Amino acid sequence: MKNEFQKRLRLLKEQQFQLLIKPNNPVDATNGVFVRYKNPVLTAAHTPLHWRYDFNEAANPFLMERFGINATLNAGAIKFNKKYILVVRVEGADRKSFFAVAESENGIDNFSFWEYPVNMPETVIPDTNIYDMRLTEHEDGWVYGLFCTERKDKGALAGDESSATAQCGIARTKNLVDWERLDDLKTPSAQQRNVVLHPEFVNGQYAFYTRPQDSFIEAGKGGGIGFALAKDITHAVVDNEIVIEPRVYHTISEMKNGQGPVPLKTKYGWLHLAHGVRNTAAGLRYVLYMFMTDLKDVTKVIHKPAGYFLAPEGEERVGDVSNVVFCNGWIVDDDGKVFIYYASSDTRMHVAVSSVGRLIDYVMNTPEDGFSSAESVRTINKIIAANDVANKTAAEINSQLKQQV
Ligand code: M1P
Repeated sequence: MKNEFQKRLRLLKEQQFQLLIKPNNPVDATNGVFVRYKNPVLTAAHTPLHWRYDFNEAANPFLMERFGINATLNAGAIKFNKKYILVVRVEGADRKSFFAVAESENGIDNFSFWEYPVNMPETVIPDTNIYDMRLTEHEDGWVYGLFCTERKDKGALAGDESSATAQCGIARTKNLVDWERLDDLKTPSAQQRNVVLHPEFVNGQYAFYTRPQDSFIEAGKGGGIGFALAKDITHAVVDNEIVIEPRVYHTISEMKNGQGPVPLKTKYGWLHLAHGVRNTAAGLRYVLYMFMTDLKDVTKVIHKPAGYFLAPEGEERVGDVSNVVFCNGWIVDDDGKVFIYYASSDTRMHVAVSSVGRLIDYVMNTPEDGFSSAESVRTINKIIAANDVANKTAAEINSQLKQQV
């Protein structure tokens, strides 16, 4: 038995070691906007063995998994001490999510988890489930983590064991280990998810991207990406919430949308990555899309390409909640490289790489939605016409060159 235990333990450790050192390479195909990488950067199998197994042979002679991990998804991201850091939503087999930090030297492979999961303090009302952290390096000097805190809906009818309320939890840290939990954000809306703290003060106040919603799943008559200000971050209260990026009929976000990571400041405006949701016969489909807001008026959308930026592809389409991509973390390097960390189908984490220059070009020069089939055809015809001109010009130059030879 002793031999068996040791053999299995060695095998488990070797298998995980091989997984953690596996190199990641870009896929061949690219649309010019970003490049996906082949392997997921994090899966449930990446979580430390010492979280899952009791290595004491006397207590666990069959070397059974004592705490199952179901998924690693929806990670916040930050460059910290020169490392690419993900604050990952880790979901146990028991369905509860918690946060855990994983780091990599290069941002595309060899992510490994820190020894302990995050010990997130609670408010006076304990959280049942916490997930989807957005990390903001705020100009006030703190790193904030805003996340969803979910609790049972007290107004649920007897026998209803699934209705919940979602609100925005707020915590701050200087080292990603010790977190100070602040009051949950108070807004006029019944429920909140996908709340993100803007990195700069706006009119001297803390600024939030919100997502007002009427019920736990449905955006209802609320919905859209909202914007709100609060004077005090330690007891953040929002009186007025406006929708700056609404849902629109027959678009990729007609059903729901939500701010993704913290927007990136560029000289042309703030780059935003968000998710859009539409309904299909096969259920909800989550894709990522982008837009840009004005530097002077951060509530004003100044560019918005039509359709999605990134949609689930191949194996990404399948998982616990299929046909979903979701992003709440990206990292920009000093050279302008952008690492976009996204989860597929609520199951595992991936990376796609782009650059600030490419994202600006994409957002500013991709045609906007015309909101009808006829407008889509007009847009294509314009591209064809421009190509005709370009082809003719190229042909003329070629023939002139030939004559000169
Ligand atoms: O299952 C897909 C996503 O659903 C929710 O997002 P939203 O509030 O925009 O519908 C979240 O629970 C998210 O975690 C999840 O990935």
